[in-house]
Amino acid sequence: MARISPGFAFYDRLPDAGSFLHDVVCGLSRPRKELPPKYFYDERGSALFEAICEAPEYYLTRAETSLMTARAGEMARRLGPRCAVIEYGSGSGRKSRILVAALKPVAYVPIDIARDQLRATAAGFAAEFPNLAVVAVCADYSRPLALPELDQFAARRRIIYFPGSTIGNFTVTEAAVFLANARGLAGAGGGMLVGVDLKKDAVRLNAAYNDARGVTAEFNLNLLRRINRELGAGFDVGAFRHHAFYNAARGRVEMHLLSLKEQRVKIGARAIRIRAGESIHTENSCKYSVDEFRRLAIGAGFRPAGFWCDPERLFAVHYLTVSD
Ligand code: AVI
Repeated sequence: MARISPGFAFYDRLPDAGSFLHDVVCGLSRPRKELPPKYFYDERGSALFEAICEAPEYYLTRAETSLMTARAGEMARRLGPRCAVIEYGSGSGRKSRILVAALKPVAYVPIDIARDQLRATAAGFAAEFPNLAVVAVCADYSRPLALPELDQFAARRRIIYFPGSTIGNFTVTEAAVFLANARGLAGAGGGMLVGVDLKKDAVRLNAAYNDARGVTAEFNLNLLRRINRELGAGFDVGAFRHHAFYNAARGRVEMHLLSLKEQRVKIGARAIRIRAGESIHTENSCKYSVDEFRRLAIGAGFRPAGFWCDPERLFAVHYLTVSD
């Protein structure tokens, strides 16, 4: 591979459009219909998510950003010099910008499924941090991933950065597998910095996923618009309702799309019938106490090496290490 001097390299490793069709047809053929939340993030979905982050009810982004602003220096001292930061789901890079400014890593490797946003974020980092090597990888990080060669940066350790409580969008079982894979990618002596939304009262959680302006509802419904546009499905999107609620027994906010009438659509070769009142489960957002998350990380082979919380204890950032 060509040597990457400080600047910006871009690798496109996105699976082909066939996997979107396959995943949608599989999810809608289940007895309890579901769709993978990673498909929310087309261009409009990414913009709607940015708008959710600004919503007064959606406390997560503000809590994590202010926590990073207040404690990034401390985190940087704990992580040490000459890190390579590999970020899963870099999005707009709002939090990683704070980490990178404090940590001054030798390389920043943002990985995201949303190609256009990734390109813009990576270019922004390269312009803002001229001494930083930026190696952007457009890929689905929920699947096993081969990274470009990073040895040339002579990093002392690899740090996997996974902010935003996106870990909560996996089920607990999926999160355990994901963490074990991340541990493998971090390698001996490496670590992981992961943002996790904390358990809290249901009123606050329900409000966060049912904002008054309806941005979250539009984000959820946009998934059907994407399936109509890209797969020619013909859903009557106006006949669906956004439904989000905290499921206390499972410790997670669930998002669904409820069909108000019977609908029959064709996706690829498959005919799909949705009954009136039937729901499509589109997202889980698991909430973890500090101890619950530490147990999960230990089960995946990490050693919990510290955590930081905001003063209201809404959000936690955990530091996990891999033994040498
Ligand atoms: C990206 N992820 C952590 C968000 C969450 O809170 O689960 C996605 C989201 N869904 C609805 N609002 C925001």
